[in-house]
Amino acid sequence: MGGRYYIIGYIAAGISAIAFLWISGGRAEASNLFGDVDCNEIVSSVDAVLILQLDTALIGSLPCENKSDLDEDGTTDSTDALTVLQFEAQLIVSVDPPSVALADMTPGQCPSGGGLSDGGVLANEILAPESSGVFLNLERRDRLAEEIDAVLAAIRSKKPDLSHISPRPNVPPGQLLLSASPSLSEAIRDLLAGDPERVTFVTGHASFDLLNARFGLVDFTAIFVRVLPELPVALSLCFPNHLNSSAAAAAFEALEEVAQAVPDSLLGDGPDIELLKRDETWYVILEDAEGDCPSGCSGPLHFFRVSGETVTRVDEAEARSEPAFVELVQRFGP
Ligand SMILES: [Ca+2]
Ligand SMILES: [Ca+2]
Repeated sequence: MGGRYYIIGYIAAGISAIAFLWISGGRAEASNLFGDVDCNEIVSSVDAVLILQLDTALIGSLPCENKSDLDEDGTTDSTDALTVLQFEAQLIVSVDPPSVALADMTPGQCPSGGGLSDGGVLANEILAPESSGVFLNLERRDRLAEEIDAVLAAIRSKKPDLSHISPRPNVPPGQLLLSASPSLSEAIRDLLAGDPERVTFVTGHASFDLLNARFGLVDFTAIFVRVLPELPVALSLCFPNHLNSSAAAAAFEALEEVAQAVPDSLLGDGPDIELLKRDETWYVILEDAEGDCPSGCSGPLHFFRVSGETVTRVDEAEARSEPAFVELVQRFGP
């Protein structure tokens, strides 16, 4: 009998100790993540609720309060809570304060094609027009990219002589072009007057810095004429490759310090791929063209239908009477 009471007492003491640690926030004293104010190594709506409770004085402190001021305005409030909620909803890719998110950049290192496979480039082009957010749904994009890569692999294994043809993205994944206002231009020129290899890209223009941080700026290139400081600085910014470029450009253009923002774009012409899916069939056109053609050029078109593993080459005359192919041909322009 005495032994059983001893065990129950022991368990009760353990529960009290855990409860005490929970309430006092003593179960962890530090977190490596900004926004993780309860120090559980996850940034979630629970953290947002805690920040709101602090802001409304329902609680007096946060276990990891040093991770709570996400916009570096010196206070922890509902704006910081909203940032955590936006992150959880995948509307932004980073909650890090600008001084952390934008530290130690080496200008001019944008990965070509955003580092995407051919399927990834085409998946972005398919999803962007039907997405209103600043980012495409990453899981959906990656699933679609995988499916398209398999379609292209099937065509290339049947027609190896067309393997050199890759999609030519209208918009390089993740890239934006900006023209800065005079005061932002001046701030950027000052930043780049220091070590050009390692730049903390915080310009002091809070809204601009915050958008760069939230959209996960990976790298940038500034274009300006040193001897003509009155000319505005043009910026090429690169972000994660599931950026929805036109929505992101609109968000930047709404800022006072940005004169103009547009998705980056490729000029000229060259080999290209266009495709679409109807029911369970992929309709694919490969355009062959010699190299890069800055003044425009077009080569022969190759038509394919792909269902599962089955690749069917379609004669051009037959393809031009199929609505799906007719729609695709129009994308190659005149
Ligand atoms: Ca947390
Ligand atoms: Ca704040």
